Amino acid sequence: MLRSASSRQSRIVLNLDLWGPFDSRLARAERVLGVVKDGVAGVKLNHHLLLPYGLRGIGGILEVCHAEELPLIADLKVNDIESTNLNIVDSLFAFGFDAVIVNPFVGREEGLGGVLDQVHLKGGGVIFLVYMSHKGASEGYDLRLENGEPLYRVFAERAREWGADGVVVSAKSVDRIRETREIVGKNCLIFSPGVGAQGGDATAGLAAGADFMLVGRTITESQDPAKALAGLRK
Ligand code: NUP
Repeated sequence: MLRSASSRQSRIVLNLDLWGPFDSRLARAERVLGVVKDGVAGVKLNHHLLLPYGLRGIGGILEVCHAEELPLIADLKVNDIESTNLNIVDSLFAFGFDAVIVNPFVGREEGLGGVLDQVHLKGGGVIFLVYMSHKGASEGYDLRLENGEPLYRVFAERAREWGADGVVVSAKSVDRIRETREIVGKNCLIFSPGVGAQGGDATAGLAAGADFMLVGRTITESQDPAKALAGLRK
């Protein structure tokens, strides 16, 4: 990620999230990727494409990312028992994904422990959800343990202790970004969604310690995706 960010001078991860008819959605996604690929540090895919087309169906997108050496993140928020989690990452990495987002709530033993081992063996990355960007995030991530510690801090501590490669922290919660950076240290990337369409401020997020902004609709739904990306990079 860092090599790609530095060679392309970009801290933006393109979230290739598209809406609309299934018979044109994939082609639109390929077009967007084609016009912005030189200005993004990586690409994140979500259910918007993975569900209707599956890993085989998005071969064109995977090919472009591999040819351009654009790191590919699967935003599946993996959240199941270990056996199923391992099956998910097996498929993702067989198709050339580089990293996967997981939910640390599920725990380590028979949850994420084997996933971390397996992905690291393949040379990939595991990214933990630490604080999400929607309004209701506080209803879960701000819950407190009996000792008063909020859940998001527990998740950030888990990221450090379990050897996660990255964390997701909302760009709209700059204090949480700052706190998370203090907990996870320098060797863990912070990815921040929530800028643009969700109202967050990329400059504030980066200043607070985020490494990358995860951006979808501001680019994908724009009439001019290249211009939208240029504005964000500026
Ligand atoms: O907390 C999160 N918020 C969030 O928006 C964690 C995420 N993974 N995302 C994802 O980031 C969301 O599902 C979408 O794929 C992307 C943000 O898209 P946009 O709001 O920039 O369009």
